[in-house]
Amino acid sequence: MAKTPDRAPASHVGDGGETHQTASAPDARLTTNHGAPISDNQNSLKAGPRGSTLLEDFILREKIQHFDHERIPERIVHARGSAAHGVFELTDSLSDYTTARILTAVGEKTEVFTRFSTVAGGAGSIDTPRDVRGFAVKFYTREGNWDLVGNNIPVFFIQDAIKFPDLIHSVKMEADRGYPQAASAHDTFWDFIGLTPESTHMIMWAMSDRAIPRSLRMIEGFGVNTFRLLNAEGVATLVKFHWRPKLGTQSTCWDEAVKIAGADPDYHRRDLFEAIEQGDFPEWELGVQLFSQEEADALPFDILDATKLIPEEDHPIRVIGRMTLNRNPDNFFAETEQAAFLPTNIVPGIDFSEDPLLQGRLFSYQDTQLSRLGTVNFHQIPINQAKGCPFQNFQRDGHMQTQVFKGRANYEPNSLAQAGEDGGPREDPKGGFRTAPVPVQGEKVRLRAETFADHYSQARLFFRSQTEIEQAHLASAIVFELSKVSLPHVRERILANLRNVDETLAQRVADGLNLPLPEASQAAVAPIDLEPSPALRIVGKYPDTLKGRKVAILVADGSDGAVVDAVRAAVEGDGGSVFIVAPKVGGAKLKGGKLLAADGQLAGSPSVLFDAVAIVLSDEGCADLLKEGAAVDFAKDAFGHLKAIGHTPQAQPLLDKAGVEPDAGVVDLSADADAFLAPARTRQWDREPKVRMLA
Ligand code: HDD
Repeated sequence: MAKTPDRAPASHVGDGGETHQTASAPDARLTTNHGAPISDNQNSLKAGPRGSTLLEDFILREKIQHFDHERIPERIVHARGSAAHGVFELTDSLSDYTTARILTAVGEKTEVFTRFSTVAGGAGSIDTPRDVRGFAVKFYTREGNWDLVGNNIPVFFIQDAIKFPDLIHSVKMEADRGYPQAASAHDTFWDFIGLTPESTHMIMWAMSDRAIPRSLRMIEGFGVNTFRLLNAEGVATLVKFHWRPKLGTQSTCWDEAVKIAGADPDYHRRDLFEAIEQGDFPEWELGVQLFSQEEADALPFDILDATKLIPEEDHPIRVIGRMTLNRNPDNFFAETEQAAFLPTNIVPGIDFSEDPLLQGRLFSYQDTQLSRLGTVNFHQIPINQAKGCPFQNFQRDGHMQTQVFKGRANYEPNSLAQAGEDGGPREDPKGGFRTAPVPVQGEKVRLRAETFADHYSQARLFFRSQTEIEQAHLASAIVFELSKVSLPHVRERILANLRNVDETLAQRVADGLNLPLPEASQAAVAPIDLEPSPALRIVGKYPDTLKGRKVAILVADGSDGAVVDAVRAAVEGDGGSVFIVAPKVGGAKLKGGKLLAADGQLAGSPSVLFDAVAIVLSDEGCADLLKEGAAVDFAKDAFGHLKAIGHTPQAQPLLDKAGVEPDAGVVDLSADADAFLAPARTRQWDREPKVRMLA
């Protein structure tokens, strides 16, 4: 087995005269992949010290060849992702509805591996584009792996899987020019959207602040498709799955997200990794919406249509368990990259619905792993193995087979057990996976059900359920995206479709583009007004603490350590964390001469990376920073991104230069550092009209 060379080998002088540590004990030796000990890992084998390298150098060839093949094809969607291990614990049994142990064994802890992702960008793209976030959970249950492969948005762009390649081609970089990367703001995406009115509801979500989350720890998750639960009597109940973050649902501002992309492209990955590293484990509640077929039939839309949601106000969410992510992967490639999530990973007691989007997914994920991971044996890669129970069958051989099967039986039925041999595993008619006996009938057709035809009512429901602030952000996001669209007819078609959602929204977007409003497009079904659903908002959905939030304290030479300590105590006392920013990373000499080490240098730690800022400066420190653009931007962006700004009175000239105007979120720290907490826990929404023109 390959050994991680995490210990230093004993001493050896290379050609350059450097001293290397080398080892003689067999278990500490660097070896080739086939176990031969390596004497020199610094120099290739040459014909003389200055001669050509010899083909014979199997050590060099093995190392370079392995390196050449270190990358596998990235996921065609959701390529950029971050993941963690954790546990799921059931708190409320669904035994009336299902036999699945994962949903009935209260108190049992099940290992999980959860991967979050953006959709459109490549594996090396930024963490903060406007995009849907993937939320895929692999439960290693005792009845096999169950993968709940969802998103942070409860609906989808399309109703039928056959449209998925078109949708994804349109949003990814354009075919001829290879840009834009990780951005939906371009012609081909909006062209597809305009011609595909069923996407309108999801577009409302994608243009809302949910698509620019503050942290992966602060996103909701949804199974999206409708599933079935099956109980011991064979009775099926329809179900939708929901994840709710303990830290609440929180977002960035668009301008902030754009700037974070430059300041820290790994913003979300780092945030998740560091939180877990510090023992600040993110948590989500798992909830279900359960409904019978009769209840489903009474709804004004089809539960097989993934562009629709069931308002929580009509069918409340029942919380049944809790997921805690408590361990970072040991190796990004082996775990996060090689993780293969499959909607077909399902356990007895849970079943699919006929949703045509889900039905296509049941083929696609297994298939894509074959090109990504290269073998039908990808289930043997440790991260994909069914860890909660043995897996045993008669499938054999194939590329990268790692199991050494014993015995003669590789078929079933067999009677080898009668001859005293191991006959292998057998079917379990009682406990094995069963499909809900749903009656099916009808002609074979390529048709969209009429019950899928209403494309606008729920888009309207979403828009009208938002707060004024969120409506303004949504309208502005559409204006931004359509401003990047260069084809006039594409913009026009979107405006025509928006008129079916909400006339005021369409007008606001048209005004934001400075374009006339076209005729409304012809809706297949006239939209209806549904009762607004406040559960669809984000504003007000986060807890009133600094938990999970990060406050920067900007210091310079001469800063008052007592104020820094008071802010730190207040922030940490409220569950937040503090990050000291100084012009030099070695730190600043505080009033009295004590050195305060910095966590980050000012130029590399802009305020976009924090939830609130405290600017603790002396007169001299402030005078110096007036000449530093990064300091002015620090205050200016914090103000522009509606963050609380605590400050010493001496920092006033910097605030003035940055255009910071007094308001409830701008707090003098010299009086009472605690006064900074209330504004730091939220954004200063009232300030927004002062800092940007929204649509
Ligand atoms: Fe998908 C990956 C979520 C529709 C085909 N999808 C993928 C991932 C997530 C989702 C979270 C990343 C998993 C990971 O972290 O490895 N996809 C969804 C949701 C959908 C959805 C919530 C709608 C309800 N997907 C969908 C359709 C198709 C696919 C309709 C194809 C017909 N999805 C794929 C894929 C991917 C994938 C090509 C790429 C990598 C992978 O599967 O493993 O097969």
